[in-house]
Amino acid sequence: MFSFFKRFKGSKEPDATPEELQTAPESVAPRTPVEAPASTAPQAQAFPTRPAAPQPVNTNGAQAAPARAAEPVTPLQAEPEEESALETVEIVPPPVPEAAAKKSWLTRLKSGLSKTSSNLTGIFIGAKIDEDLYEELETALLMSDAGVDATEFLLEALREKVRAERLTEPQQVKTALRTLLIDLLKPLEKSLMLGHAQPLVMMIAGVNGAGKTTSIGKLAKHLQSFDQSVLLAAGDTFRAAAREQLAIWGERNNVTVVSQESGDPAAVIFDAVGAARARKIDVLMADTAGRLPTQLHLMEELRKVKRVIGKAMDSAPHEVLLVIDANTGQNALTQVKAFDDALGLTGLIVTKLDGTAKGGILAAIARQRPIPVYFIGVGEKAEDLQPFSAEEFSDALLGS
Ligand SMILES: Nc1nc2c(ncn2[C@@H]2O[C@H](COP(=O)(O)OP(=O)(O)OP(=O)(O)O)[C@@H](O)[C@H]2O)c(=O)[nH]1
Ligand SMILES: [Mg+2]
Repeated sequence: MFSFFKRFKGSKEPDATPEELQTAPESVAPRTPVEAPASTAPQAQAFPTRPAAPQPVNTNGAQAAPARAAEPVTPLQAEPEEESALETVEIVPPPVPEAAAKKSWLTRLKSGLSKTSSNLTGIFIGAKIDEDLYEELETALLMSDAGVDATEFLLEALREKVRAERLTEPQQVKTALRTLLIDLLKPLEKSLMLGHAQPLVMMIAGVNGAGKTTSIGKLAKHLQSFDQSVLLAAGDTFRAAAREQLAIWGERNNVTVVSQESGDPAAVIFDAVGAARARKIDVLMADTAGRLPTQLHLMEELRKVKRVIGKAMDSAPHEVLLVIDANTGQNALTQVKAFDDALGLTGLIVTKLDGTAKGGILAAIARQRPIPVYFIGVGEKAEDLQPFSAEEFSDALLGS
């Protein structure tokens, strides 16, 4: 089910130093003019405006949000914040997924995790409930990237359940493991919530090649289907190709991308927040260049990006997302911890679960740094970004 958004986050203090807060925003870094200024006619259609008051809450998912009034685009200039008027939460109705489409991405998730699921399923076939079974399970869980802590936790809980419920059949043990896995992963299942700020500013980070830009492109498309206007900021100023990659996604979805020929990512994103506020855009997504947590100067650069976003808009960024490649195994946990320590993450996007990922890493994350998994990536197309469901994931992992 494509039910995505429902998460409330209170406003945060910007993480800026006193010196930075005293600095005039314009002096953050030299900037060149924003591409595609609002004054040109074509952009006027690209940025439909909406009434200042929040859209009505709709919790049943049955009807589409009302269409917005067609008003002229506001000029590109700073405006006073209107967040106090945005207290009502807008819960965007999910589009009804086509049965065939859903089946197709679930199949991809299952085949992606088949290495782990065939290991785990095999263990229960014709097995006795004895020490050998627990040992084999331990090996299979460790091999699935669950890590020592989550493996021990799950096995201990399983032994207890088998004892307490007097289970005698291997299939019952498998069902018990499924329940425990779902319980463990459930806290990661949270929805991204829209409408509590305008623009909702999302900063996206991660190591090189994790799938940041692709995920932003996919999300841009999804958000539009939820009646959200979107602006993208090409904050990866490191590679020229990165700007073009984002521009292609932007063109595909008719979304404007704010970028600069060169310069400081913080400056590009600062400009983009200003443009999004002036144009009453619903969601701004800021891409950033890939970096390793061990590259301390680059991690510091990310912290600066976050602080500068806070200067452009008091409560922003509202979401700080880390994109992780599920194939990186236990190293993904290291990434989650390091980026969380540096930035204070609000959510994760776990990509490439359609590949050769083993999937157990989510159990490790749930145990050691339970940050919500807003989406999982199961392919390269826009519809291959799906909300995370603990049940669907556990079933795929266990081959149920
Ligand atoms: N199979 C599969 N491929 C994916 C998925 N997500 C991203 N990719 C591919 O992974 C590759 C890298 O994706 P990018 O979005 O460029 O990654 P990035 O994190 O922006 O990379 P840098 O900007 O270089 O750090 C591309 O070839 C994507 O098509 C996914 O869920 N499944
Ligand atoms: Mg990128």
